Amino acid sequence: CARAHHSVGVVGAPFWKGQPKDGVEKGPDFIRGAGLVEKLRKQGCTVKDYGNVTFQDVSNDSPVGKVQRPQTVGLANQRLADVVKAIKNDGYICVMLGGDHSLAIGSIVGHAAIKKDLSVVWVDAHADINTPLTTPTGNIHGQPMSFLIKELHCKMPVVPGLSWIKPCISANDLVYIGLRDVDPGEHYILKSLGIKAFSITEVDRLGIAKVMEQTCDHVFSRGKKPIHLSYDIDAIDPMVSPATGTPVVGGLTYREGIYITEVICQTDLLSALDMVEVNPKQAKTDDEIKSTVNAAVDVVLGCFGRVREGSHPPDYWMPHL
Ligand code: HAR
Ligand code: MN
Ligand code: MN
Ligand code: MN
Repeated sequence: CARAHHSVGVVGAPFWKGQPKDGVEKGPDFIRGAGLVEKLRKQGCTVKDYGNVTFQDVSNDSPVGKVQRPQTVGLANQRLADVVKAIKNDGYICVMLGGDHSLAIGSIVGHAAIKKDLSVVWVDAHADINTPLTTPTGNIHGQPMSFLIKELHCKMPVVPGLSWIKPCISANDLVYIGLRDVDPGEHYILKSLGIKAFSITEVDRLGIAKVMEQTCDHVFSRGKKPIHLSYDIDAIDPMVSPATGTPVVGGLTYREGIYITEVICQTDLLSALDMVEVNPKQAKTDDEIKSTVNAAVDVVLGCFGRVREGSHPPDYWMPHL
């Protein structure tokens, strides 16, 4: 894996309206500003940067029930889905830099349009599987998976702006890692659909190596399918990544967070990655921005062959006298 060649298509999605805190739209430019593309190339990847998606504003986008800005979020995700489709059609592994986690809708729908039968690995403090009826906040970044799971379709109300979303993921093909802030409705959904979830308690009990072994067993049990890794930076502990909208204490260590990516890379099945919820405006100091952005960059690098033991090219020639 360390020397395997990866073709990576990077797209920025500077969008924050799936939740109330602006600043998360700065994520893509901060992550690029930390040298992501150059670092990927330096570790042997071919990279095409597709730039940032431009999003339209929708006026008169009043809440539908509890759901906030359904038209704006719906339209943004339609745009993103088209771009992700194009990147997959060009043959790249798609890296979507968010933006808030409502963008997983467009990223996964676009991905699934090209690669039928995906597995989704969702690394997050939150399950983001509230339906428009169970959501305590109305924020769509807490709901994306509910729109995508086939088995939940019958429980979903029709929300104008979001009714185009066709569920494309089976409950069996979703694995969560890092959960520690799950709402009652979400917990009910996870249990009743039997969704595989390694909460932070399972990480404590088993250790991250066993969690990843079991994640791979689960994901591979119905054959080798392309993996969509949706990585919310708030999965990692806020001591490391404080610059995010809804930090939750007691998260993954930096090392656990990176280990996940090393194992996913070794599967050679990674087909798309979301890196979301980096919000520089939520930082109290420049160091907090740095630490958060650095963790986000290292997550992406880990997905594409960076190994902490070090590596050398196959044609490395030892200097000698
Ligand atoms: N569960 C809460 C809700 O539905 C908060 C979840 C949103 N926070 C995130 N997503 N960062 O992972 O609103
Ligand atoms: Mn690899
Ligand atoms: Mn999330
Ligand atoms: Mn989260």
